[in-house]
Amino acid sequence: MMKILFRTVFLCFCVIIEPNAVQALGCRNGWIQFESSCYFFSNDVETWAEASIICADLKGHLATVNSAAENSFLKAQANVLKQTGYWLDGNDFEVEGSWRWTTSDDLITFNDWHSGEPNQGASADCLALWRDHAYQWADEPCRHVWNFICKTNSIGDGEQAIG
Ligand SMILES: [Ca+2]
Repeated sequence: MMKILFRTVFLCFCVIIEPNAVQALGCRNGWIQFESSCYFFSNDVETWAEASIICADLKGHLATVNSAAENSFLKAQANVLKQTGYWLDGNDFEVEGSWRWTTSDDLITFNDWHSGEPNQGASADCLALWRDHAYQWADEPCRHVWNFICKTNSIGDGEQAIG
């Protein structure tokens, strides 16, 4: 009984002295955890292609969105930072109007297109959260220079956990 009590007290103490539990679970500095993934909201602006390369350099990819909960999380963060737009991983390069996640080539199933979006046809093949739509989805010309969100699933990967 005392052993269990001691263990409980010890565990509680550990929680109290580790204020940044998110980092303890494996997101690098500057990355934010949601469920089993880590997300990086860029400070700089890039074209979609450049943003995609930067995310790969950071051992991730532009953010995919697989659920309403994940989408709400991303929109909430965007609403705090309030940049004009944030590139996501989606594109319709191959077949106009057929949107896929670049990193998996899977067709996009969950979506949060703003009313009337996508609306720019062949002139806009890249997916973004847009401030003017309260960060609902919009198709945008890939050459625009916007902020971007990288994502990685590598929580628990020691290499990923280091700065
Ligand atoms: Ca298009």
